[in-house]
Amino acid sequence: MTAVTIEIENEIAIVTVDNPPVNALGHAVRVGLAEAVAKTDANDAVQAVVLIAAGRTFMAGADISEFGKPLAEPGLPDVVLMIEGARKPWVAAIHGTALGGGLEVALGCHYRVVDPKAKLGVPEVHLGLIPGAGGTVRLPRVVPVAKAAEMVATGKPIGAKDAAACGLANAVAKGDLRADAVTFAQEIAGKDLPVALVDRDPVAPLDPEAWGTVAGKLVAKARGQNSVIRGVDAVADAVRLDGPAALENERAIFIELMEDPQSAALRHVFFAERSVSKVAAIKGVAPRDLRHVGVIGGGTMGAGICVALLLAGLSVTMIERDNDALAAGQKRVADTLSASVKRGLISEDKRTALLGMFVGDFVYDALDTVDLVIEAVFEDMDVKKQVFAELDRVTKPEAVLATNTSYLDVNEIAASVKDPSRVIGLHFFSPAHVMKLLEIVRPDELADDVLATGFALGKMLRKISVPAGVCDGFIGNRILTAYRRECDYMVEDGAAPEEVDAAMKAYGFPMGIFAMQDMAGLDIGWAARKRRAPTRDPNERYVRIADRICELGRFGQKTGSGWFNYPDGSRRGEPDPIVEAIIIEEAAASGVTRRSFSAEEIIERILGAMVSEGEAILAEGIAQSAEAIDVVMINGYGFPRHKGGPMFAAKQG
Ligand code: 3H9
Repeated sequence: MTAVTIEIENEIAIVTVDNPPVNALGHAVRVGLAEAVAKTDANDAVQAVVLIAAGRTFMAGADISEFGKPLAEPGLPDVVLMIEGARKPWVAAIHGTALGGGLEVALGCHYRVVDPKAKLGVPEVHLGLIPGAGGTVRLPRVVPVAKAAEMVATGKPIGAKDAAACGLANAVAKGDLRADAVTFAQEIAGKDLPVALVDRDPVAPLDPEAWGTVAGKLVAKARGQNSVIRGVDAVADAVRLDGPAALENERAIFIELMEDPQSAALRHVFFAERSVSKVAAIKGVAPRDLRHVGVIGGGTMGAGICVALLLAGLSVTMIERDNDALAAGQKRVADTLSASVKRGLISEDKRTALLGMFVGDFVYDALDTVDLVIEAVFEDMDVKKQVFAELDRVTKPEAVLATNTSYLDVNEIAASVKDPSRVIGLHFFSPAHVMKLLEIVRPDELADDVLATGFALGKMLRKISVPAGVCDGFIGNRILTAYRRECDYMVEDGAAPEEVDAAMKAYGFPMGIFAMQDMAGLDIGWAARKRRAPTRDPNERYVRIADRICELGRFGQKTGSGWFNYPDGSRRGEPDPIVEAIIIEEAAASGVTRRSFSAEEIIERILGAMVSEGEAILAEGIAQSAEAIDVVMINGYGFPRHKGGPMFAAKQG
């Protein structure tokens, strides 16, 4: 297969890149593009060039799998310069996603025509990098500088409408993209070439004060990620320097970041997130039909799951125990969709259409036609078993029965129905319509096509689905339990909860473990500890501080206090002398001599606890790979992505 082909139609050369799956700009594509410039320049029959990509997307970036290996010439920056310096006008015809190097190639082209559904962006920041083929230099010379900085620092792609409004796209296709791009090319053929972007002045540069505000806001969100900070620097430099000097500067920053351990970590996560949902047992296994889903429970989790399912285009029936609970659950769904309208994520018409696919009932018989049911009721084995007995009675025999339990034994739940092969664990994270992670729990009797259905659902919901074996807490909550225990030890031994939280935030977590528990509510963990109490090893160290806090009815933010105090409904917790007194009492009762902890030691101890539990999970086959553990901790528990996950971080030392 040739990665780049040229056809000539009515004096327009159509250069097609065909490098599945995402037309990454690997060596063969770069060579093909360089040759295409030379050939079309030399061909007098060619008046203009349309650059288009075959398959599902325009070029989605440099080939990440080539990173870290010796560069095979020509490099991408040179290819972009060749296109920009071509004697004939090049028109990029963009569909799907023009990302990273893909957008940089499009910026080398003299014009851009985009499909209405196309997305354009520079997501290098998510790989710990900045655009390295002129993106930070050409973007602020075609779109306003503030917009360019935002695109580089957030990596968030923009849509066609936005691209046209800010100057990135010259036209949005009205019909067939290729035909429209050819028409565009015919219109500009023979006219003077526009001034190359590198030779232009920046668009709408900001005065120093306004720039300070824009840059400050972007950097504030970096959470210690170097590529965000250096991306903002690169755009600032690109505005200050002339084009060629800015290109050199960008290259230097790109190389600096390529050698940064954060980039190695982020590239590890990129491939890990794509490999974790590949499960040998379901290769080639067809999933069961999925159109209509039942959800048991309309609490925060149940309602969030309903919203996620509706947004994926599925019909949903919610079951609650009585009219009032059902009305409250339905309101939660309607309100969440309203919030999505307010945030511009969906239109009001879409919300109305989605609510048209959503019904509720308080009798289980309403589930007689569903293809899948997800149970999201209280974490109590007896309650779950009652629900599954009802599901066994009313659902069609091939319907998949899923539990959203976060700790309970899915084998025991499965054994409670006639056909355990149709029972699976689907562990969502709250808010279920936002969080990317889905743990797919595999009980012993699970049928392969039910497992395949779990993954098919994950794909429909655009989740990162990670298979997990049955154990108390699966992958994520089991590791959470282990490192929370370690944090409890440290607190009893002398670290204040706010010191532990501050150390975690400094490492890159969005919040510390104690603030997180207060946000999630302390009662669920308390119930789990009480459940485990009879089987707990009496010789194991047990810290009673959290139990004592719960005994006072302090369940976190929702009760106004927990580990911290939340005066007047504030969401920012303040250290509380009552908690401090409990800690000191418990330390004394345990005979502990308290001492101080440095932030480094706190993080070391947390990582150590995560890794030793991770190793146990691997040894027991609960997780398929260390990558799976990293992906779970990053996407479900706030582990900083740029550290690569606990297992990766531990290997780096
Ligand atoms: C860059 O461009 C640097 C330049 O500025 C400077 C250079 C000098 N390379 O995600 P999917 C694979 S940095 C290699 O499941 P989707 C992926 O591993 C790059 N492989 O599909 C997977 O393989 P497999 C900046 C890549 O439809 C398969 O393609 N660009 C690349 O859900 C399908 O991927 C980015 O960061 C790549 N660049 O989403 C964009 N991209 O099947 C990264 C994908 O073996 N890519 N693969 O598991 C994406 O965001 C998504 O893949 C995309 C499609 C949205 C395009």
